Amino acid sequence: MDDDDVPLLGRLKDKLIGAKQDWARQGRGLTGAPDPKRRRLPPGQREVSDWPVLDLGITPDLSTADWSLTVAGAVEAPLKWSWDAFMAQPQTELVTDIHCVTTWSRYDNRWAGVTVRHLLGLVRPRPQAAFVMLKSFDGYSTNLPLDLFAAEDALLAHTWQGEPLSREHGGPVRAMIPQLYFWKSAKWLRAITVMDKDSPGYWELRGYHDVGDPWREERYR
Ligand SMILES: Nc1nc2c(c(=O)[nH]1)N[C@H]1C(S)=C(S)[C@@H](COP(=O)(O)O)O[C@H]1N2
Ligand SMILES: [Mo]
Repeated sequence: MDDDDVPLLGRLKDKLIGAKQDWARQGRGLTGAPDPKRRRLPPGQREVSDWPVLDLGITPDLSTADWSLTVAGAVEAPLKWSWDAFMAQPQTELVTDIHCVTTWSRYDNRWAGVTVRHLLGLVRPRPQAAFVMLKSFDGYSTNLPLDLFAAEDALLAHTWQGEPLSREHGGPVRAMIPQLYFWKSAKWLRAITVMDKDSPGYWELRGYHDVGDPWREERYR
């Protein structure tokens, strides 16, 4: 007796087997090539092609001559940059996605500016420093962990798609921290305070998350 003649010890589930055989033939459940859109979009977000404007209602009208940036707090070497001093720093171009907590995401924004890493290298945060507060010319503020502010792709941006950053989007200079929801990217940036202890900014005082990682959907505290 060869193997094919072994008596079966029950009834085969013919319907199920037939159906599964059909799935294999049809490729049921296969999604084809990985969908880059899905993998690029954090949970609960949708892609937009325009660039919405979100602010508190005040749009500071700052010339580059009016603008300056102060960096102070728990740092060894506080500094204040005029526009000229800022533009004299090494310049970096980056392409990043924006994820706003109001659920829109905008891909492939091309920025130019000075990296946060470069700035932190100059001011040298003290060993116990762990948070920063960004402060803006419209009275806005936002807090975030220092290690996330120090991410390689965090920029103090003055240019978007090759053009000076418009007034409504935070020109002359805004923060651009692509790994966090966009409310952490303070427009019309005026000051950065490095802190030992965390302290809530404008939206963080109103129920928004102290960190704000879109991949963990850290929208609210
Ligand atoms: N100074 C300042 N920065 C700000 C805000 C603000 O009201 N004032 N709004 C934040 C929010 S909630 C978002 S989503 C983004 C919006 O930036 P945009 O108007 O360039 O899209 O800026 C963030 N930075
Ligand atoms: Mo936002």
